[in-house]
Amino acid sequence: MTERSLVLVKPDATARNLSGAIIARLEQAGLKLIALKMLQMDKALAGRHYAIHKEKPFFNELVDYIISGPIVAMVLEGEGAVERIRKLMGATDPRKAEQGTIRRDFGMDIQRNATHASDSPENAAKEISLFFSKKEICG
Ligand code: FUP
Repeated sequence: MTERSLVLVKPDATARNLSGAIIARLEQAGLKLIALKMLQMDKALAGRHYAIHKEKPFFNELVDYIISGPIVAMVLEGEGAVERIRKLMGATDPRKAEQGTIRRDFGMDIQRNATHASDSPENAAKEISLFFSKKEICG
């Protein structure tokens, strides 16, 4: 099934000039870029984006980190896009991610792990609507 996923290039990766390299990996895998913007998230947006982690011990640090610098937000589309992108990114902790994955190659630690990607088509739809209006999606 054709799916859409929200991908974020996180502050650690934009700071190290890795946005293009990360986008290139996704495009080279055959995923179609249909929306793209750079922004700095505020606390309100971070709280909504990470709402499912609200009770986790790392929530406050996670929010402080994600608002600490610019991010690149994008929507990618393709057959089975959600799972394919999660595979290309690898495990949450870059040290546990498989060789050749984005997080293994570009992540620093479990918090500064270079990228975010939606974990289900349902969450993708919610996350996409937090970052993009309908008009901003060219799909
Ligand atoms: P993922 O779906 O791989 O992005 O990972 P999770 O949904 O489990 O976690 C969301 C984000 O919380 C991760 F990107 C990194 C961060 N996190 C921490 O900072 N510390 C932890 O112990 C676990 C996750």
